[in-house]
Amino acid sequence: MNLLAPNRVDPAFRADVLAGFRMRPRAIPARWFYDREGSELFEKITELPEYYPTKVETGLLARHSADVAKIVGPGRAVVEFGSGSSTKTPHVLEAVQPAAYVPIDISGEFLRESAAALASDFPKLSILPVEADFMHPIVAPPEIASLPKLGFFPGSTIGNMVPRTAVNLLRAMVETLGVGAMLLIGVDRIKDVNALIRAYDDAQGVTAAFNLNLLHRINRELDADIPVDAFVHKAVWNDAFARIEMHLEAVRDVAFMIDDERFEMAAGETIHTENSHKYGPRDARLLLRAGAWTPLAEWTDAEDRFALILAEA
Ligand code: AVJ
Repeated sequence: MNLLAPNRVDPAFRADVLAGFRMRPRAIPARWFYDREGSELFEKITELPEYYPTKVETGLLARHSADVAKIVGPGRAVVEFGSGSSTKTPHVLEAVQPAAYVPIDISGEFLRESAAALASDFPKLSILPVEADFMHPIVAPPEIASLPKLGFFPGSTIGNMVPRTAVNLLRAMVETLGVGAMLLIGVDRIKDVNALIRAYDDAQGVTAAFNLNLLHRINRELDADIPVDAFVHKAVWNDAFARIEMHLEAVRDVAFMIDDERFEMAAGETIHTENSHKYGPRDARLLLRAGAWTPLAEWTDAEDRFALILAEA
């Protein structure tokens, strides 16, 4: 129970958790993974040998930022959606020479820390952080109103969304960034199933801890007593939907309370906690076009594990 800061619980978290546990099959949106502990565990995931996306994408940015800059040109406002720790951003900022950088993140704490770190590396750059959920329309800082924009959406975060939600977000990005804007987006590819499963079920159990942290977070922030030791991490490939799914499976019959509501789960019952959609070359371009963006160029690694796509509104 959260005794120290009982009022600081996001009411949307409580609502999503209760609705998710009442649903069949049970499901909780993946965005709630990222509290302090969850964000730290995700950073550890990005360093795992099995988790290729961050390494491959960072390599693509290091190698091809100059090619991106040639098409994009200088003097834009770079708007990053879900900036997190912003580790990939310096490559883009160095090459693109923007007039301003607008990182958007729901975690204000993370946002301010990474903005401060970037400020010392780019002392002349105007950095204008926005603490917001990028899934809702964003009010851009007035300082960038007259600048052409480059959206930056790395990490294959788009993969967390089902296609209709992804398309809605892409269209909302056109509204936020304006016609004439460009978007640099990272998309994870469909590949060998075993390589995918290993990336989401690593030998050290960091991804398992990341998934289980959601239950710990519910116990910490809500008035809940979920026996976390009764759950195990599952990562499965859903071929029909071309996505990795993460679930938490009860290994015995359990009963617990969340905010005065009693829940029971039988052994074998699951909670769906994340989708990570993967896209072939044409899939990714079609998704962008459905979201009102025209692909201009793309870069991939030699094994086509991950793609960076530049598109125009
Ligand atoms: C941050 C959504 C891109 O789907 O690969 C990593 C999150 N989940 N391991 C992904 C995640 C489990 C990650 N994204």
